[in-house]
Amino acid sequence: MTHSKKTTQEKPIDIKLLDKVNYPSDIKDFSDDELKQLSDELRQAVIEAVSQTGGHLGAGLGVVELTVALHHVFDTPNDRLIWDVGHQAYPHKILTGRKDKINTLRKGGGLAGFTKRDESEYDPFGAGHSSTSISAALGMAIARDKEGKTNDVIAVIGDGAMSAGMAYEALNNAGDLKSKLIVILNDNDMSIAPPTGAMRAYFSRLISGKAYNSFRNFAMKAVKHLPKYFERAVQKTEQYAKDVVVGGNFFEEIGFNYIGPLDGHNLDHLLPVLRNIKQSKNNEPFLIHIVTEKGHGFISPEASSEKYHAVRKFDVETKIQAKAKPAAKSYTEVFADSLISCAESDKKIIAITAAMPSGTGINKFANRFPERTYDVGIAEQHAVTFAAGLATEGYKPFCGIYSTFLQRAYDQVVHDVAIQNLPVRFAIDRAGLVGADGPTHAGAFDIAYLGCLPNFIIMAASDELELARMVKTAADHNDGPIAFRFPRGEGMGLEIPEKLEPLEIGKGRIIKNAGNNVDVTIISFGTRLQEVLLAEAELSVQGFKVTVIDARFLKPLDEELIKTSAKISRLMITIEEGSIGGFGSAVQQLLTNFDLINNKMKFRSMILSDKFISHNEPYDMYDEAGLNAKHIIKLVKDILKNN
Ligand SMILES: Cc1ncc(C[n+]2csc(CCOP(=O)(O)OP(=O)(O)O)c2C)c(N)n1
Repeated sequence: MTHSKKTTQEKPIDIKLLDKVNYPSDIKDFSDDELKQLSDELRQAVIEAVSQTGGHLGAGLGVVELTVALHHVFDTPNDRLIWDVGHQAYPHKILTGRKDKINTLRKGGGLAGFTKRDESEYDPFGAGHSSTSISAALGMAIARDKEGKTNDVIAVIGDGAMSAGMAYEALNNAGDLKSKLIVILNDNDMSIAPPTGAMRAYFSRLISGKAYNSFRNFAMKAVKHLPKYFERAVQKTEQYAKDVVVGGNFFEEIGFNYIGPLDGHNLDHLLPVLRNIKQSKNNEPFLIHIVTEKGHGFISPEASSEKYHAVRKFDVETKIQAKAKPAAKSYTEVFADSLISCAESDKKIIAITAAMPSGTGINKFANRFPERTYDVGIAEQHAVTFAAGLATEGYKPFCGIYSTFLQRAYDQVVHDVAIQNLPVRFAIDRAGLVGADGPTHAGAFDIAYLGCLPNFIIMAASDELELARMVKTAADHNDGPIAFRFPRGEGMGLEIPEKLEPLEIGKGRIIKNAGNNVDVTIISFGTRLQEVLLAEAELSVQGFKVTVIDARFLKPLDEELIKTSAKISRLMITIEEGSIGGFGSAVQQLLTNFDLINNKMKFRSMILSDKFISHNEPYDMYDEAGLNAKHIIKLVKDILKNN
């Protein structure tokens, strides 16, 4: 099929090469010109796919040429290619046997939004969380060496992901091991938001080349420790790159061969360097520094801001994204507004984000209180201990962080915060299932991993008004760590009063009271409360006496309320959007300790079952998890009918 399309540069190109390409083997014989045309077509294919599915746009468009060059030069999947985070891998998916499924991206049963081992042999390492690629690549390189194999291992990591400590742990290790490893630093001077931190300025200095050796100096020096043929590549590259700097920089000092900076959108720069490194027999790590533009070829640099990192469906011509349904404020926004409201009268409140200012609403806080906001980069571990340090000096730090990313900082939570009983506040966003981002981003474990820690107060909001009050409760609580969790998405449209009342610590609330002879008491921890109320309405119609409790607190548990309710109920059910070991486990332990689970009183807990639920529409994910109203109704009837 040959038809004409316009690229964003308004240059007509024949759409024909990509039609013939299904696997990297199909592009091995392509000329450099064909590879350029393929890149244009691939860029268009990514734009069209994401316009239909939504998802990560800017990052993939920034690595189109790199993707083509890597698959042309290297022998994937035998050579291992690891994309850090994996959110930029859509062009890679198109070139590696998944072209026909690209319109299913992030949909139930379709392609994942990140790299995934069981999706393709071309994805040797799954991701979703950032800054793991160099460590994984080094492990693969060492395994290769031990097996006496010669395949290459390549990690592609962005400048944002290079703000994480883990990346430096891996560089430190790799620089010391004599193993061939190729790290490509994809420097687009963007994380999701503009990157922060001193390394950002350092990368810029490398790019400007001012502080380092000139290209010629490099050529003289570099050939001393690079193979002969590399000299030719160096000379060739000289035609294109005026300011390539190598030697004497940070990467060189720790044992890497640094090559760059190269124009990552220019195949004339990329191909010769990659070809020569492919041929290198040196057992040494290489770091290739490429400069790219997020959203290249579609989104103008000025517009290429945070909002194009991940997009909803959009119109390719106008670039206008589909409007989200007009709805209530998101939980994230309510958190931000409530924190701002508390901070107006409390100068000690400080907000911290680990590279997620808009995702966590901390950007809104930053607009109001720039001097009290810290974006520490993709550095969750540091974020937590940094907050602990602030807390020791009497400040009131709020870590706005996704449940899944807090997993990274677990020892910091235990060792730096909990053991020292420091009043760090954890605003845990994206608690529970998250839809299209899938299991890497689902907040399934925070209830369990925090619930076992002494000193912590742990809350879950059942609606946005509760969330607002939990923010106030956390602001007022200065005797130790406190966490509150809330989900992705919109609240219920509840009015939030200007003056927020804190909650009484450790007290749940009865939402529906069925009196003294109760068929079932359902205790909800978090936003499944709405499903519980739907179930309650239906069960009541069917003649069941149902009491509904909003637990509010996992720690301290409202033991009196739970024990009293158990004594007058035939069945007690807990429900939460979390794994085993969470709220249900705590209630079960309490009831068991007081012999309250017996023939007259049954107990069941509804939780996320013991499996990772794949990306899907939220309702379908809840269905798979068995946490919708219909599941509650069925459980109640199944148990009570036999009694
Ligand atoms: C541990 C962790 N924290 C936060 C995120 C959220 N996140 C996804 S991509 C991204 C920015 C990555 O920036 P960069 O590596 O420069 O890649 P780019 O998107 O600019 O291509 C962030 C913060 C994550 N995936 N993992």
